[in-house]
Amino acid sequence: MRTQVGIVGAGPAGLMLSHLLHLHGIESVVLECRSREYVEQRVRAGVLEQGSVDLLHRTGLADRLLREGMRHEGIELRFDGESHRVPMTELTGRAITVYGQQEVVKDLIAARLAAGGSVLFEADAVRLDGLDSDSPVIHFRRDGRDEELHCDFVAGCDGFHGVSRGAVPDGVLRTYERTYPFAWLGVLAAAPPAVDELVYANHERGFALYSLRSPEISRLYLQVDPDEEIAAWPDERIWAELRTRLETVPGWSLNEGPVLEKSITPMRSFVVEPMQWQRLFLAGDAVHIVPPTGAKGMNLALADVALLGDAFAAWYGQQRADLLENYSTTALRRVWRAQHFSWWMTSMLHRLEKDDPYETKLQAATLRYAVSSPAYATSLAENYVGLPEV
Ligand code: RFL
Ligand code: PHB
Repeated sequence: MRTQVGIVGAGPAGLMLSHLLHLHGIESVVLECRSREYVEQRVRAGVLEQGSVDLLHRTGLADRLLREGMRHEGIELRFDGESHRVPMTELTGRAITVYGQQEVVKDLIAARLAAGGSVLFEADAVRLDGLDSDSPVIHFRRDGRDEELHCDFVAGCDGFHGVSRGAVPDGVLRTYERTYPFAWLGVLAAAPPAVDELVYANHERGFALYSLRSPEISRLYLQVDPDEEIAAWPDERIWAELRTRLETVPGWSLNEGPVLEKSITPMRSFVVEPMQWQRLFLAGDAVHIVPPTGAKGMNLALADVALLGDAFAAWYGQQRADLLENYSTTALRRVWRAQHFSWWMTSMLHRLEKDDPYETKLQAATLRYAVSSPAYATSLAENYVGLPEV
């Protein structure tokens, strides 16, 4: 099998890259180790920055997003028994849209298949070869058989646990990382959200987040210990803890309902540089991870491949190599801005160490500043809605 750009991974990064290349008349094949059902059902992110929404619009993918996405113009910060609104749109002129990642993935898969695109599910990339030649090969397994995809370039969009990053020889990449002493327990519940906007809560028992997916479905998160088992969290315990951490303002209560899905995700910050080696270009979670507190992961994945799409278009259309050569440097500017913002939001909102009263006081001072100084609130807001240029 042969194509121009071989793409590993059908998450937001790989699928959007394939769609962008198609719009530029460039062929690609996407290899995805999971089934179509699995990737379309996987519950993950929910917040699209303005720039991501604009990208989906520009590329003809916004029909359902326009109908079902929910535009939010502010968020709430809840701490010390008070709730404060950060009016993001008033401060920045921009907004976020709540629309589940798996809905973005469904829309992308539908668009690729309708255009006759190749997305091979249950095709497991096992090895990349010839990355330092002009005809790299992706070796993959499908239906119990070994197959090869020959291409001009490989795009490694296979997430944190993929194979692409590992194909770069030792000593080339530098890793920057931080792990946090906690994880997030995420819950999807059939309960009408009791909020109009997302609520980020700093509580002495730990962070909690109230988000949503639709007028009928709530999405909630709790900070838990990193080694916590999901079996230790029956639904009743989850609701009790959510009530404790979120019902801190007089007269407000959350809505409960059947739990549809729950899982625990570790929190880490991680960047690998550079994001390219020879004919391998890495994008999305394959090269950088942020803790989800800033809602940046999916947005960064889309921003990476927006650059990569233009860079491949310049290469194939005008025989220009400069955008491909600059890809890593350009992308890393946004990556590091998001790293800082995600680390900052995480540090401000979570219980970092048990019994560190100094840390707790600093958090309170930071939160108070964020809700009282228009300058500081604007900094939070412009990062949250996404900076157009970094
Ligand atoms: P993905 O989505 O992980 O896709 C990678 C794909 O590659 C496949 N794969 C392989 N395929 C073939 N061969 C192999 N050897 C392969 N190895 C792996 C995988 O099956 C998968 O389909 O990476 P991508 O495209 O870079 O997208 C990144 C985003 O998924 C991620 O950053 C976000 O979900 C992070 N995130 C959030 N991001 C936001 O922008 N806003 C949010 O509100 C937000 N909330 C979240 C989040 C992530 C969370 N979890 C579960 C990690 C909330 C949570 C709880
Ligand atoms: C979500 O709705 O899944 C979500 C929202 C905001 C975040 C993280 C996740 O910061």
